[in-house]
Amino acid sequence: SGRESTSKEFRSLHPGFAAMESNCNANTRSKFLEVYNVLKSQILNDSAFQCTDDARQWIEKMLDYTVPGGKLNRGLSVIDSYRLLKTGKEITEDEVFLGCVLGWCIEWLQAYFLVLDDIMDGSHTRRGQPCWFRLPQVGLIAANDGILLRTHISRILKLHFQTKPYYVDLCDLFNEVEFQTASGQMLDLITTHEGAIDLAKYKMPTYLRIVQYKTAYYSFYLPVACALLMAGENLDNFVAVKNILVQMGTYFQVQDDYLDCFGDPEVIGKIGTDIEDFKCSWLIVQALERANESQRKQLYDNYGKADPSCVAAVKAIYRDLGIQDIFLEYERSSHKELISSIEAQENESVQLVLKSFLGKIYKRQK
Ligand code: DMA
Ligand code: MG
Ligand code: MG
Ligand code: MG
Repeated sequence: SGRESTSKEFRSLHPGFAAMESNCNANTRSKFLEVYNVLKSQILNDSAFQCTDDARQWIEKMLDYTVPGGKLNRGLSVIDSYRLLKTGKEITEDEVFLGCVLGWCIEWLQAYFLVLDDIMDGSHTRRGQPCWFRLPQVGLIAANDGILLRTHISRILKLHFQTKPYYVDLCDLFNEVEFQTASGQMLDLITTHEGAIDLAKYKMPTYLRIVQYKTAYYSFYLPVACALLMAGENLDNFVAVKNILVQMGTYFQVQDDYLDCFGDPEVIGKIGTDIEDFKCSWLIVQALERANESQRKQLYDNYGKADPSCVAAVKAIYRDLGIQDIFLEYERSSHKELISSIEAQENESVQLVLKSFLGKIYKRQK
């Protein structure tokens, strides 16, 4: 858009500004990582549980392994969004700290869902290392670790936000989003059963419902909603913003499905399992819409099987159908639609928040 090119032009004419901006991002990231250590030590010293040395070691290892190793997009978005919402106003150290704490609550929520998701999906790697439950000394203890991660969120919120006027709304927000995500995971898992019986069950409306619930609320709406609450806003007034963020989250999960099959495992840090797992992925839905009789039979015969030759047969059909180009076109058109919905928002700082979030994920490789 014109706006974007204006800002690009501005940056190229003012390299100092770009350097300052990226420096500010680097500072935010290192500040954010410092806050992780504060929260970890508060959890290890929580007076509600008398930690033994063994317990302390377990929790510390589990947290370091499962919480901070991702892209941190969701967590960093809270403070980024908060800054944009407060454009022109001074932000105190304390506010930065609290924004980081909320960011970490989202990263904790993500860790909790991923530890359990990897067990259920039978995945092998995550963030460039074996999934937590794959470690021989961990196994199904990971199920309780997932629950523990979830309980930490409430501990952190209580410790840092109990006296804030928006504490109840914050707790309610996390509860609602957790409920939606777990419901989405359920839809993902039961749909996979249906699809295994009959692949014809995999249609776009079913797909969109799964990804809206399992990914969009916690990954996109939650960070912005946290920033809005911190800024003293009432979330009831931001329904349109929520809808845009849910759209963005849908686009993000389509990318996740694409990368599961066509991404570089070295870059995305995980080895795809969607074809083997019979998943209702964006790719299979697109392929079924376009396959001829013989391709459809090939898909029915080979989808959902662990045998690498079956996986290769499915990927060959995706190639024959030009699914990669269809994805590129989807990426272009959903970006365009998102930009126009964003520009229709009257609130300028809300526009900046949404554009900054979209900029972080557009054409991502990981
Ligand atoms: C993940 O969906 C959703 C949640 C709530 C963790 P997924 O199984 O496609 O994620 P991944 O590809 O990261 O395993
Ligand atoms: Mg998974
Ligand atoms: Mg899953
Ligand atoms: Mg995936």
